[in-house]
Formats: sequence, structure tokens, C-alpha cells
Amino acid sequence: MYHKMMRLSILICAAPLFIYIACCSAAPVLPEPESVYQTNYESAKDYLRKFYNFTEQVSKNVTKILFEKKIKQMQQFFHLHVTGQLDSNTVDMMKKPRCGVPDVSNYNFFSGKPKWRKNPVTYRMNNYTPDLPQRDVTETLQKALSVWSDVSPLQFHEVLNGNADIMMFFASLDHGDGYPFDGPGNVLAHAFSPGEGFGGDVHFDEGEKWSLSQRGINLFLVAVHEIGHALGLSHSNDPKAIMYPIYRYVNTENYRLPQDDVNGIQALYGK
Ligand code: TQI
Ligand code: CA
Ligand code: ZN
Ligand code: ZN
Repeated sequence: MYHKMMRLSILICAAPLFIYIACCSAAPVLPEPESVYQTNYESAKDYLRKFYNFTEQVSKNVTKILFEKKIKQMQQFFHLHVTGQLDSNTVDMMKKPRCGVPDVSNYNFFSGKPKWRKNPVTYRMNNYTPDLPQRDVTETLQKALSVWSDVSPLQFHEVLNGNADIMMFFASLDHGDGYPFDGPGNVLAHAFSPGEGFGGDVHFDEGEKWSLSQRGINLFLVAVHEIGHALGLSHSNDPKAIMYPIYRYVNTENYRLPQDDVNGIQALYGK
């Protein structure tokens, strides 16, 4: 009985194989499997670079792991069998013509996706830092707000007294919200996600040496980052994003919001 089944299955397998060989016999040479894999691998990497923010890593092993992860993301997106392998369904899908917009972004939201359900959103500058002329602080924080309003339908209106949605101030150590600052270094500032009360508020650590240049801590860059939080963006894993959780100085003249952050704010509020 067992043998009969074996034979049967061999027959079933053999038939399509034979047809396949017969069909392909007209082809001049069968391409070597290895080189097919190589070209697919190279073009798959191009594809993942373009649409899944894949980047080659220094370590081959790390590249391999990242490659598998990105393949899985892509398979998930297209509802393919998620194998992490460059199987034929996946290769076929990659060969299909498609629009040039990446499938995955790196921005993130807070859980529950809090956002402002009003427009304009009000802000108030409650105090200033002695590190910089008052006019520069006002101008810098306004510039940081407009970085976000320039690429979204959001508008910001300043209020000079009373409560505002986004209350901004400089403070040292304990300042009444349960998240005391820590003097020079470490935490530079923090912000609360959109909501009532502390929601949307932005606090800067007066313990830092605030600057508008590369020295000390650049107020503009930190403000853009914190306002991002105050509008509902959490950290991104795109190293180019302003919402990437590592401080890096970039030229702030004619500053343009990185694409990942533009995608993030537009996903939340529209274009
Ligand atoms: N302040 C942290 C931050 O804003 C506080 C924080 C940690 C946080 N996790 C959070 C705030 C999640 C909201 C949601 O990220 S920080 C940077 C950056 C800081 C860090 O002082 O460490 C900037 C402030 F990105 F450079 F690391 C501003 Cl730009
Ligand atoms: Ca600090
Ligand atoms: Zn605070
Ligand atoms: Zn942050």
C-alpha cells in the first residue's frame, strides 16, 4: 500500500516536470540558477531601497537580516506568503509596474493617534531664556511652528494671555508636570502629545546652553522636534527625520522639513 502511494506521487510530480522541460527545450541555454538568483537579489535590493528604505549595511550579516525584514514587510503589504525569502511570487510582484511612492514610512504616532481636532491651534510663549535675545526666541519658535504649518493644513495663532493649546516655556529641574529636568545634557526638552491640560505643551530645559548655531543646543532644531511631538508625531526610525531620536546638527538656514516628517504630518492632518 505504502509503495503504491509512493509511486503514485512520483508519477504526479513527474508529469508536470516533463511538460516543463518539454516547453523549455526550445530555449538555447538554461540560465544558471545561481546567476538568476544574483540578478534578482541585486534588483530586489534596488526595489527595497526605493520603496522600503533599505540600506546596505557594513556587515554582510546585518544586511542579510535587514533584507529579510524588508522582504517580509513587502510581502505583508502585498498579502503574499510572508517568508522573508526572495521566492518567485515576490520577484513577480517586484517586476510589476508601480507608482513611485514608498509603501512604508518610518514616522510613528502615539498610541491612540492623538491629534488636534481644531484649526487654528493656539500657542503661547510663556517665558524666555537668558541665553538668547527675546526677539530671537520668538522668531525661532515661530519659525519652528511654520515648518509644520507650511506642509499641512494646520495653522497656528499666538495668544498673549491665558491658556493656549501649545504652552511653551523654559524651566529648570522640577516644574510641576512630574517630569523634572536634569541640568546640562541628557534631556533637553520634552513635549506632550495633543490633548487637554498639559497636552501639546512644550518645555525646554533651562539647564542647557541654548543657541542658534552649531554650538550648544540648537533651539530651532529641538523646537521643530518637540512641536512634532506636540502635534502627534512620535519618533521615527528614519535617520534623516527630525523625529529621529538622536540630536544631530544640520544647517538651519532655509530649513526644509525632511520628507519622512512631511509624510508623517500629512498622514495625520492631510496635505
Ligand atoms: N527629549 C526627549 C524627546 O523629545 C523626550 C522623549 C523621550 C519623548 N521619548 C519621548 C518625548 C517620546 C515625546 C515622546 O525625544 S530629548 C532630541 C533628539 C530630545 C531629543 O531632550 O531627549 C531632540 C529633545 F531627537 F535630538 F534626540 C529634542 Cl531633537
Ligand atoms: Ca538637561
Ligand atoms: Zn515639563
Ligand atoms: Zn523626541
